[in-house]
Amino acid sequence: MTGSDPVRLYRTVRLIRRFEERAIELVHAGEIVGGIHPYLGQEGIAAGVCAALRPGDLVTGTHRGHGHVLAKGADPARMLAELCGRVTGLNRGRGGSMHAADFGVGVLGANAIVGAAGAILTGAVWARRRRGDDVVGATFFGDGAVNEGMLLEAFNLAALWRMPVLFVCENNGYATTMPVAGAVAGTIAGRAAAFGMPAAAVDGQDPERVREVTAAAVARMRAGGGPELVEARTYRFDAHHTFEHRVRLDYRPPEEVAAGRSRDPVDIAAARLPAADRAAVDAEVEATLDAAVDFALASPAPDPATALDHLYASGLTARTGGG
Ligand SMILES: Cc1ncc(C[n+]2csc(CCOP(=O)(O)OP(=O)(O)O)c2C)c(N)n1
Repeated sequence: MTGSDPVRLYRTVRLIRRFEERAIELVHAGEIVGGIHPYLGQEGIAAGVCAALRPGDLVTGTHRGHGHVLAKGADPARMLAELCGRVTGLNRGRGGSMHAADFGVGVLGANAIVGAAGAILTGAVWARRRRGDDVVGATFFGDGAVNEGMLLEAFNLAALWRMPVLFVCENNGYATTMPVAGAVAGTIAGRAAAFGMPAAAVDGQDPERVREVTAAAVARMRAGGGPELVEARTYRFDAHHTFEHRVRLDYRPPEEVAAGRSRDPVDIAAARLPAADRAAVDAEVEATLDAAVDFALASPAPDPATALDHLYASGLTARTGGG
């Protein structure tokens, strides 16, 4: 779909919201080891962008990447199993929260290295275009990535080669505890201008606005217009990482958090649906996630004897001692 579909947008933001809330419960229950970076509050961006892409189009995401993977169409049960480190996970439980990938739906991976995902996506789109495929790509990154050399190199090559790559900045105002004003000289859109890329700012809390802006950019890119940047202004409702649930870090004034939380993408999407449709979607999402939790927790952990499997395409040859 690339046209307006309020039910689909609401279903996606609601699915991501409830998935994250369930995942946080599983972190606290010790089923997800190491914690997660919740996407709560930012759901409208992944939902809006992915609604403007085709199933075969490509995305790469971030350490806060569950929403990107789900919005592009990955199975929530296999995603949750991945977070829980189970063999039935999208990546056999070996990727986890920050490295989940599902090539079948065009998700080339979440990515723990801030700024790296844009370079991977640019290369992947380039390779597919050389094969003659009519794909476009979207890569998500935070405001903390806009000073990373790797991302700026990706801007440069994408612009030079006129690759159809949409660079989506999820500007939630902070990189961990560092406010944008303390880290970013100039503007985010100004970085696009340096490479001759068009840039637009959009209200990231409104999935329909994000979808519209993305659909327009994707149409220009498919017509050969080259890469574009979208700065989606948003607010992170929860912690940078679930570790913060145990250690209180005092870096956001309570009034700011309250104001940020007052513009909720789930409510904004819900307001466009009749109450009965909303209730039906809520029930469907809840049933999907009940089944996902059951599936994940019933799945076995990988056999430790297989720990070195899948490391090398050529297989692993053990070195004999002494060397
Ligand atoms: C290259 C690199 N530097 C530092 C880190 C540590 N780190 C992890 S998340 C993060 C903050 C990222 O902020 P931002 O890009 O704004 O995304 P957000 O967490 O706000 O979604 C940092 C510095 C990292 N993972 N990779």
